[in-house]
Order: sequence, then C-alpha cells, then structure tokens
Amino acid sequence: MTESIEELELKKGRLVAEISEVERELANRRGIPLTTKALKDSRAYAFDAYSPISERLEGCVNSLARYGFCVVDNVIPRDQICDLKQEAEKAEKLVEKNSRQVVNGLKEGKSLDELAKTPGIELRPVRRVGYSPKIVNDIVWLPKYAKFLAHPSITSIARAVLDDHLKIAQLHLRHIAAASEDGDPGGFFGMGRSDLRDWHTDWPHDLMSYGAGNPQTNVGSVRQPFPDVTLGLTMIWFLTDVDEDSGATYVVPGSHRDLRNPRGPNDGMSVTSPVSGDMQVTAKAGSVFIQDSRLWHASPMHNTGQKRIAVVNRWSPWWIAVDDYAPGGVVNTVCRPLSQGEYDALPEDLKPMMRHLCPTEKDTLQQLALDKAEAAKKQAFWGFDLLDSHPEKVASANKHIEVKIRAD
Ligand SMILES: O=C(O)CCC(=O)C(=O)O
Ligand SMILES: [Fe+2]
Repeated sequence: MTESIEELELKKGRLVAEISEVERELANRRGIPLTTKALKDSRAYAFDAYSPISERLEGCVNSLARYGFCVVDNVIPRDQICDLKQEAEKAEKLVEKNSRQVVNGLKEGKSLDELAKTPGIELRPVRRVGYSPKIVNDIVWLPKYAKFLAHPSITSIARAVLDDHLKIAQLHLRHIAAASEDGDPGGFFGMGRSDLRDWHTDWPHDLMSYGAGNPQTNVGSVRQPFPDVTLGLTMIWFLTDVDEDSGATYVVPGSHRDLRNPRGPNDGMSVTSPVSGDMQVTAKAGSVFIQDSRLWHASPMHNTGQKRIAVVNRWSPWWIAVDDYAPGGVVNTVCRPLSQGEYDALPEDLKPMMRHLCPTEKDTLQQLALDKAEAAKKQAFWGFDLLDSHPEKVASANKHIEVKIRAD
C-alpha cells in the first residue's frame, strides 16, 4: 500500500531524528566533545601552532565549523611575549592620545583635513576619492607584533575558511583592566560582575552595524537569517594568559549556526544575561583565538587577575564590502589607512592582507586567486580547443554530467 503524505512526513521526521542520533553517536565514538563541559575540560578547540600542519589545519577548520571557534596555541614564542606586551601597552597610550586629539579637534570645529596637517595628529588619506582622512591603522604602533600577524599557522586557517585572497579589515587593541585594590572592579565596562555578559556577533554579522540608525556611521550587516557560510573571522591575539579570572572571552559553542541572535529584534534574548552552555576559552599568552563572526560571544566584564593585553583583528575574503559605507565613521576601526611609507615598512608576508589600506598602492588579486583563475581559463579553453581538434566529440563531451533537482 502506498504511504500517505502524512505518513511520509512522519517517516521523514523519524529519519532526520535518527540521522542526528547517528551523528552524535559517531562523534561520541570519535571522542569529539558535544557538551560545553567536555569541550572546556578537554580544550578540544585548541591546537599547537607547531603541530603537524595536517592535524592543526584540519583540527582548527573542524573546530570552527562545529563550535564556531578555535585557539592556536604558541603562535608567538615565549621569549618574545614580554617585548610584544610592552609594545602593546605603549601603543594603548598612543592610540588613545591620537583619537582624543582628533575628537577634540572636531569638537573645536576643525575639519579632518585641517587636523591631518597638525603635527602630532596621525590621520591618513583613504582610498575612496573625496572622503576625509581617517585615524591611522594601529599596526604602525605595533611593528614587533606585525612580524607575527601573517603567521602561516593563522593565514592557512583563514584561507581555508574564507578564500585565497584575504583582507585584514580591522585591527585594534582590546586590553582589559584588572580589578585594583582601591575598589575599581576592572573589566571592560568597569562593572566587575562575573554574571554579566555583552553578547553580540561581529561584523559583518553585527546587527547593530556600529552606527545603528545613523547612515553616517552604519557599516552594514548581513541580514537575518544569516546564510550558513563563514563570512568573517575575528582573531584575538592574547599577550597575557587568559582564564575565567583574567580576561578570557565568553563563547556559546555552536551558536554560529543558530539562526537566532543576541541582538535579534525578534529573538527574545537579553544581551547582558548568561546563556546556558556558555563558557570562557582558556589560553596562554602568545595564543590566538579565532572565531566565526556569527558566534555569540562577549568580552568578560570582570577581571580579578592581571590586566589583559590583547590585539583584535577582523579578517575577510576579498569579496566582502569592507569599507563602502559609514562615510562619517571617522573614529571607527574600519579599514584604518596607512601611508605609502608605513605600508612599505610592513613585513613582506603581511603586505598582501593590508594592501587595500594604502590608497597609493594599486591592489591586485593575490597569487593563489590568480593561480585558480589560470586553471579555470585552461578548463574553459579546453572546451573551445575540443571544437577545433575533435568537432565530432563536442555534442557528447558532457554525457557524464547529470544535475539532479533536489527535493528538499
Ligand atoms: O574582548 C574580548 O574578549 C572580545 C572582543 C570582541 O568581542 C570584539 O572585539 O569583537
Ligand atoms: Fe566581538
């Protein structure tokens, strides 16, 4: 007897549940943690920068796909941490002073073009014609750190997940003060509460888009429901050890594939309250936390340990409009530019990822993208060559190709 539509629907439901059960069992047998506690205890999201590439790359790519994040341990050697930390602390003061001067100058009614000519204020021309100069990229204050930013253990993951041609669209410091003895509780907003969060997802999945309703400062966001594709990676380079007490980032493992969003107007979530299954990553100084921009995550609001020193960067594939909007976003961290001299001084391996930030550099696609285009050209020409060499074979050359229209 043929099954009715209702029976077929029930059968489909049973099969879907069974597949999900089988997948969980397979993960179980393979020792893949599927609970936050198991993930936290095992640090199955972390891989050493100097472990064999096949293990590290596959491990990180799988961790990003399954949990929405991974950590690469020991990217920066121990003996260099102290220097980089000092550099990043010094940079904090320089960055703050520079932006304060710009903001004050604007309040006094000066234009950005005028301020750019003021000694001691670091503004640089941007690539877009007719747009005001912007605050210089923080990388100019971090030459020692710049030597590690394009570390092969990191770029290989970004390439595997995003695309062959990468852009570093944002780069800034993200230190977190420690609680001090005079009663200042420390923490990102100085709130000091360990039961507080600031859940969000990152650009280009930041629903508030920095400027919200202001067209001058809204940088754009992918609309909900987000397609199930990784469009951006946020990286946090920890220069101090981080754990539950000293500035470790909060995450909700697996949330990058949940269609709800902490800031989603119809999703009924409070951005400040803990979420069941949330956890803090742990990492030693010199490690890099990498997350899918869709992952629900938060800076810790408390820090009872030492001051956290960290640098954040946001990486994109070349085809994302990293800098097309927010014409008035003069102090945001989006695509902060570099002069020709500053670009020339970057380490060679970093230049391709930052070339888009230097308006006097004519940006071209990177070698891996060119190689793939060459391969595509060969394939396309092969079809036309066939027409020349074996015209009788043209009609049947695609006989083995069949496309099925999917029913789901
Ligand atoms: O401070 C952290 O741990 C997270 C930073 C963050 O969420 C961001 O920069 O987007
Ligand atoms: Fe974030």
